[in-house]
Amino acid sequence: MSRLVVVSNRVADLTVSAQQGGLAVALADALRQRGGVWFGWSGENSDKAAQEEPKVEQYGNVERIAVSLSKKDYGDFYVGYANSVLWPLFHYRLDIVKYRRSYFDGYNRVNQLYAEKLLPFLKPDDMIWAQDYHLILFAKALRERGCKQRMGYFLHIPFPPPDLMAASPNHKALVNGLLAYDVIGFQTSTDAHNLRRYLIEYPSDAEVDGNGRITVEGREVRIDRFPIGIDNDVFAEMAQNSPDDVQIDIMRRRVLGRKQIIGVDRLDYSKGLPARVQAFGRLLEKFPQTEKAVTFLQIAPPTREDVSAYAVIRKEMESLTGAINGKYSDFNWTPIRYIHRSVPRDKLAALFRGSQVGFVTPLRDGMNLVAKEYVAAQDPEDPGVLVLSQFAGAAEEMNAALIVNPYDIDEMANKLNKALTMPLEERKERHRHLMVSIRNFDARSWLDGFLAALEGRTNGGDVTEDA
Ligand code: ADQ
Repeated sequence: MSRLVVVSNRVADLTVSAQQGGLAVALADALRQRGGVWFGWSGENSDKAAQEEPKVEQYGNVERIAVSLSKKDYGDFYVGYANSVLWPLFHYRLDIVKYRRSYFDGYNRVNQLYAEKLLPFLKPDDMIWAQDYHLILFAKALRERGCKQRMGYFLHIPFPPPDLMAASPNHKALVNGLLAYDVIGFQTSTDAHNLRRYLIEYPSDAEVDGNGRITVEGREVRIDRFPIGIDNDVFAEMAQNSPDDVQIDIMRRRVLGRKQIIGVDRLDYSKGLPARVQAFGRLLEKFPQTEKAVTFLQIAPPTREDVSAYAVIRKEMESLTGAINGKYSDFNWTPIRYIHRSVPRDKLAALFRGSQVGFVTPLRDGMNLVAKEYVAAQDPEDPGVLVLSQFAGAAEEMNAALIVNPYDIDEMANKLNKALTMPLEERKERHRHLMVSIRNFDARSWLDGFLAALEGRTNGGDVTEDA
C-alpha cells in the first residue's frame, strides 16, 4: 500500500479527538492506517518563511510537516485570492469578488512554495491528496518539479458553471492547474458536471472523447463526485449525553410547551443567514399561534474577520435579530437567541437533539455537514424535522427533508410552520429516509471512495458503485 500524503492549507492537529472535529479525525485515521504525511501551513506568519526549514513532528507512523507564510503571502494568497476571489466566485457570488492581479500572483507563489517545501520529503510511490480551494495550482507546481506520483484533489466547496468560471481572469490557469491532478473530486454531480461542461465548452489542456473520457497528454484524469459525510455513530452518541445546562434548557421548554428551531453556521454570507432570520420573522407574522410558542436559536461563530464582506454580514445579522426581538420580545420570551461564538461539539449535538426543527438554508454550499449532524443527533422515536436549502450539496441525497428555496422568505416561513406541526408518523418516516442517506454517504465512504479512485482501483461512475 502506498504511503499517503495529505496536503491542506491548515495542517491539522494530529492529537485531535473525535470530540473536536469530524474531518480531521477521518483523515488522520487514514494516515495512521497506511502511514503518511500531513503537510500544510502552521497558521504562523514569518517574514523569513521562504528560507525557513519546515517544522517536522512525528506521531507514530505519521509525520506532521508545517511551514509558515510571510505576511505578504498571507494577505495576497489567503485573505486575497482564496477568500476574496475564489470563495465568492465558487459560491456564485461574482458581485462580491474583489479581484486583484497581485492576489493571483500571491496564490501562485504560495502553491509553488508549498511544492518546493514538500518536495524533499516525497517518495516515488507516494500518493498525494490535496484538499480544497487553496491548492488548485499545487499539483502543477509539483509536476513542474518532476513529480510523477498519483495526485488527487478534493474540492469541499461548489464548482461554478462554465460561464461563471470564465468570468475569472485566471480561469484557464485554474482549470489547467486542476488537470495536473489524476483524480478531481467534487461533493455533488452538479459540481462534477460543471467542470465537464467547462472542458467541453472552453479550450484547455484536456481532450474529451465521445465517451466523456478525459486525457491530458495521454494521462487519464478522472472527474467524479465523492459526497462527504460525518461519523454518524460518534455524533449520535454525543447527542445522547447532554451536558446539564442543555438538559435544563430542554426541560424548561417542555414545561412551557415551547418548540425550538436551530441554525448553526460559521457567520458566512454563503449560509443565507439574513434571509433565514427574516423567514423566522415572517413565521411569527403569518402564524400568530407561534408567538411565545417557538424560539429560534442561531449559533454563528465569527470567521475570516480580516475579509471585509464578513464585517458587513455581522452588522446585518445584529440589526435584523435586534429588530425582530425588539418587536416581539416579552419579559418571559425572547424570539431569537443569537450566539456569535463557537460552541463545543458535544453541546452542539445535544442542542440539535433538543430542537424540533433544524433550519439549514445556505444560498450555496458544497455539502453542509450541519444538515447531516442534525439528522444523526435526533431521537428516532421522536425526531425533529430538517428544513434544507435546495442549494446545499446535501440536498442532492437528503430529499426526505423539507426542501426550500432560500431566496423565498414566504416559502421558508410556510415550511417552518409545516415542520413545527408535522405529525409524529411523518416525522419518523422522513427521519428513517434521511438516516439511510447519511449512512450511505458518511465520512468512511467518502474516504474509502476517494482513496480507491486515487489508487486506480475503481473506474469512475457513481460513487455508490464503488462502495
Ligand atoms: P463549512 O462551510 O465550514 O465547510 P459545514 O459543512 O456546515 O460548513 O461544516 C461546519 C462544521 O463546523 C460542522 O461540523 C459544524 O458543526 C461546525 N460548527 C459550525 N458552527 C459551529 C459553532 N458555533 N461551534 C462549533 N462548531 C460549529 C466546508 C464547505 C461545506 C462542506 C465542508 C466539508 O463549505 O459545504 O460540507 O467544508 O467538506
